[in-house]
Amino acid sequence: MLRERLQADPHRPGYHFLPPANWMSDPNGLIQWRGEYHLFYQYNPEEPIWGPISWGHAVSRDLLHWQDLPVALSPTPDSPDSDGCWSGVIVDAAGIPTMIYSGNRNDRQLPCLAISTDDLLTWHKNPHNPLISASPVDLDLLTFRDHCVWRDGDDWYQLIGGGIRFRGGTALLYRSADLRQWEYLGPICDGRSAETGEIWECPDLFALGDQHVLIVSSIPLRRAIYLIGSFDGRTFTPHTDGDVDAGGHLYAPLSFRDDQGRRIMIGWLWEGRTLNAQIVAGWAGIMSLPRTLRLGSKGRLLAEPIAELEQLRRRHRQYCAIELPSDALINLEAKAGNMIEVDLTIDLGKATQVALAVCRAPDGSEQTLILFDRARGRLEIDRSIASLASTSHRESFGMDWSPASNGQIQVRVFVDRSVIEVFIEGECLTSRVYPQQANSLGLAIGAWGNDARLICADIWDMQPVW
Ligand code: DQQ
Repeated sequence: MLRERLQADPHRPGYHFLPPANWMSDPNGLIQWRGEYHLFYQYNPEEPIWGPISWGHAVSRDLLHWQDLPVALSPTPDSPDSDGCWSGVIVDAAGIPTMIYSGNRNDRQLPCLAISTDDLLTWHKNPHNPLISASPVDLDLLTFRDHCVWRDGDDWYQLIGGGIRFRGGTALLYRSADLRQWEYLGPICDGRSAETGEIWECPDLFALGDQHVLIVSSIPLRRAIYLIGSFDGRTFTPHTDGDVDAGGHLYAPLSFRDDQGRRIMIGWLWEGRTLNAQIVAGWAGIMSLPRTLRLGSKGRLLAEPIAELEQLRRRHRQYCAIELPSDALINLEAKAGNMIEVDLTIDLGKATQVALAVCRAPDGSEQTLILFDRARGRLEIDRSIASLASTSHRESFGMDWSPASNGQIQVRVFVDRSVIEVFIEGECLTSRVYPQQANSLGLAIGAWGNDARLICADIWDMQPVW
């Protein structure tokens, strides 16, 4: 019913996961259980703003079509989670789905446990919560919350995110035989606050290829960072780092290994409009498309949208061999739509800039530019005229970029009403936009500084899943 009430909202995405209504943030407890994918999420069922947090729950067979399930976990008065059930994970403990999350009471978070005996539908909180009564006393910790739990041999291990005053973000390692009694082992590494922030939220450590990857969400940097390195069971030694997504909107991502052995990650995409606009809309927060992770050759963490997404492709059209004369924007389609996938191959030629305009009004009064700027060595999503609404954020986000040695750009762009996800050679940029005009549906492409050439553009309408 909540979903139906908001169905007419032109900014509600059609093929991304989003809450029925109200506030959603971090993905939690991602797991494939008896073949089905379960997605839990930080949910305020009462209001479209963050508040006393519960765990929302949805299930899917294909990571595309989701069925809403009842709220899985809510605060219990006079208990360690009386002010919120904050982020956490679910593991399979010898057939018993076991959740470890941060219970919030009086602005202090401590680890709590709950189990399910009916395939993840209802959850019974451990009467002995919290599992750990205080954060380690030898560290001057700014925070102590969020969990990553795994099994190695006979033991369980847990990371809890934190930040050490004047030193930076960290993740604290614990060991347990039964997921209930935990022995503190120490921080697995020291963040350098100047580079990776003062606090690490939502640590996620996993093996990928022959390396280990640690993903954290950084305060005050407001972005998710990956560190790639080696982990000897006690200490994580990072060799390279980077942004999980350069678009400025993805935070608190969580990954899991599915039955096919894929490492799949989903992140929370926050809003790009004022708090008041969010309250008027009645909902906030969507999930990124599920992404498959892999290691790149230069110590990069690369991501691709899951292959299942191709099942949503409907009406297809293709435009090939189109010259892009300098300093002009060519309309590919005036009504391409706002629920589409666009796959492009462009030959930059000698052009200094090439741009793809999406969600473009016929008169150009609204459009979002995906800008490949060779001169500045940048790839950016330019939202300066994405929306006529004064409530929409306008700042650009981007990353360092230079074209491949053959001078070609190969890019996949997913437009889904108020979200744009760009994938280029495994790098991602995700943004949020809120066009106001019903006809801001156009797709155009242009070159500056010199001529370029569109080798091919494939466009598909995407089938909504809701
Ligand atoms: N969101 C949760 C916390 C986490 C933060 C609270 C990250 O557990 O640190 O809603 O967005």
